[in-house]
Amino acid sequence: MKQSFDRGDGKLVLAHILFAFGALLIGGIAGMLQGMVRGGMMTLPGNIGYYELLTAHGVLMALIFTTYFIIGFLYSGVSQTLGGSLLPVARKLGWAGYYVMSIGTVIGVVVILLGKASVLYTFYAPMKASPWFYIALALVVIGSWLSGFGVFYQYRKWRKSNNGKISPLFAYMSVVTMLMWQIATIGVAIEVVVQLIPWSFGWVETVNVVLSRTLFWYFGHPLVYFWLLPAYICWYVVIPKIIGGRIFSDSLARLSFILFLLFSIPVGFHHQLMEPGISGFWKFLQVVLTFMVIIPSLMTAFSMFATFEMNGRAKGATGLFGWVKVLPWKDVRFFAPFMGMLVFIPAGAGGIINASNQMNAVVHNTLWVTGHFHLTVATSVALTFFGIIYWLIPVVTGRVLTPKMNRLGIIQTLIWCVGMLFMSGSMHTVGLMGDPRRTAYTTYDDHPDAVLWMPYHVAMAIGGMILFVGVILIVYNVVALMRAPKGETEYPIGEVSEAAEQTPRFLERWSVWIGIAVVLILFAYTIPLIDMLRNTVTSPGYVTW
Ligand code: HAS
Ligand code: CU
Repeated sequence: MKQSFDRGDGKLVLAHILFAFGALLIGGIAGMLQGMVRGGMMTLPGNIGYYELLTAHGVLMALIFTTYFIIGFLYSGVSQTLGGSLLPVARKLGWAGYYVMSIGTVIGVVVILLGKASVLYTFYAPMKASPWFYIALALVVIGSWLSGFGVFYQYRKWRKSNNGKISPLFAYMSVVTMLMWQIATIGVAIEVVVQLIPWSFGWVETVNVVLSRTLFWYFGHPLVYFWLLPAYICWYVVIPKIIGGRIFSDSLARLSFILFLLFSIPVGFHHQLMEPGISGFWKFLQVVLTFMVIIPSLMTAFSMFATFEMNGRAKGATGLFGWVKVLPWKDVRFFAPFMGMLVFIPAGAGGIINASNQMNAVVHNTLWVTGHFHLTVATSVALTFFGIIYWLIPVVTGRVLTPKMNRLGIIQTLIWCVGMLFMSGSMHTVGLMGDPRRTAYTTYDDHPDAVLWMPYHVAMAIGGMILFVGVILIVYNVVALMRAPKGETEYPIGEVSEAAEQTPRFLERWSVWIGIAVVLILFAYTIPLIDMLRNTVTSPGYVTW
C-alpha cells in the first residue's frame, strides 16, 4: 500500500470534512439556544422562532454534518484502498457532488433563517415549508448521489483490473453504504418531487398525508444506518489497527453489512406505529423485520469484543477482563470511538424499546425519542467521527498528531460524554413522564405534570451548554490539526486475523443481494401502499409558525 496520501484526493476529502465541522458549529449554536429556551432560561431575541432554530439544528447536524463527513471519509478510504488514488471520473463526481450539495445547503439555510421552513428538519406533511426548502434538500440528495456514483465507479474499475480478487473491506463497506443510500433516497425523492414540491408551489391544493409519511420513513430509517455504517467501518477496519490488533473476521464484517442492506429499508413503519391508516398486520410485519436488523448490530458487538479479546490475549492479558487493561486508553483515535461503542449499548437497547409496539405507545412523541437519537447519532456516531479526524486530517494534509492535540481530544470526548449524560439522561427520564418532544417552552397552564418536568429541562439545558463547549473544542481541534507539524501519518487499515476463514465470494454477488433487498421491500410495502392510494385521505397544508 502506498504511504503518502494522494494530494488531490486529500483536497476533496478535506473540503468535505471542513464543511461538515462548519455545519456542526452553526448547528451547535442553535442547539444550545434551544436547550436554554426549553429550560426557561431565556427568550429568543428579535423574531427568531424556536421551531426555526430547531429546524436549523436538525438540518445542519443530522443531515449536513453527517452527509459531508461520511462522503469525505468514504472517499478517503476508497482512494486509499482501491489503487491509492481516485480515478479522474470518480474525483470529478466527488467534486460535482460537493458543489451540488453545497448549493442546496446554502439555499436551505437561507430559507430556514428567513423563517419560511420551520418544519423541524423533516418533510413531514401537512406542515408546509417554502418550496425552496424542498428543492434545496433535493439538491443535497442529488449531490450525494453523484458522490455515490463516484464510489461505484472506482470500485467497478478496480474489480475489472483485479480480476477475481475480493475487494478491500473498507471499499466493500463503502459500496454497501452507498447502495443502501441509493435505494433509500428513492422514497424521499418521490415524496418531494411528486407530492411536496407541487403542493408547496400551490399547483395542487392537498397532500396525501399517510402516503407522504410512509415515503418519508421508507427513507428515514435507512437514513439512520447511513450515519451508523461509516462509524461501523471505523470500528471494524480502523480500530483493530489502532489498538495494534487484527480484524476478527472479514466474512462476518461483510455479512453484517449485507444484512443491513437487506433489512434496513423495509422497516419504516416502526416510526408510524401510532399512526392511523396502516393496518396492524403490516406494522407487525415491519416490526419483525426491525428485529432482524438488530442482528447485524449484535454481530458487530460480538466482533468488537472478539477483536479486543484476541488483541489482549496476544499481549499476554489473562482472566475474563484482562484484555481491557491493554487497550490504548490514552489514544484519542481509540478512546473517542470506544466511548461511542460503550454508549451504543444503552442507545441500542432504547431502540429495541421503541420498536416494541406496546412500549412505543408510551414513548412515541415524547422526549424519550429525542434522548434516543442523541445517544445513537449524536454520541455513538458523532464521537466515532470525531475520533476519525485525529488521524484523517493529518493523513490528508501530510501532518502528525501531537501529544497535546491528543490530550485535547481526550478532554473533548469526556466533555461530550458528560454533556450527553445530563442531556440525554434527562430526556429519557422525562420522556417516560410524558413530556412531549418538538415543543418550545411551556408550563401547560401549570399542570402538575408539567411542573414535575421543569427540573429535567434545566438539566437538559445544562447538558446542552456542556455540549456546546464540546462543539467549540472539536472545532478548535480541527483548526489545530490543520496547523499541526508536517510529517507522514499512516492511514490505519487493519489486517484480518490469520485464524479467520477465507471470505466467500458470494458476498460480492451484488445482483443477488440487491434482488433480495428489492423483494423484501416489495413484500413489506406493496399492499400498504395500494391501500394508501385507494383510500386517499388528503389535507391542505399548514403553516403552524
Ligand atoms: Fe432509532 C427513532 C428503533 C438504532 C436514530 N432513531 C429514531 C430517531 C432517530 C433514530 C434519529 O422502532 C427519531 C426519528 C424522528 O425524528 O422521529 N433505532 C431503533 C432500533 C435500532 C435503532 C431497533 N436509531 C438507531 C441508530 C440511529 C437511530 C443507530 C442513528 C444513528 N428508533 C427506533 C424506533 C424509533 C426510532 C422504533 C421511533 C420511535 C418513535 O416512536 O418515534 C437498532 O438498530 C439498535 C441496535 C443496536 C444494538 C446495540 C449493539 C451494540 C454495539 C456496541 C458494542 C460495544 C462494545 C464496547 C464492543 C442492539 C454494537 C464494549 C466494551 C466494554 C469494555 C463493555
Ligand atoms: Cu427507525
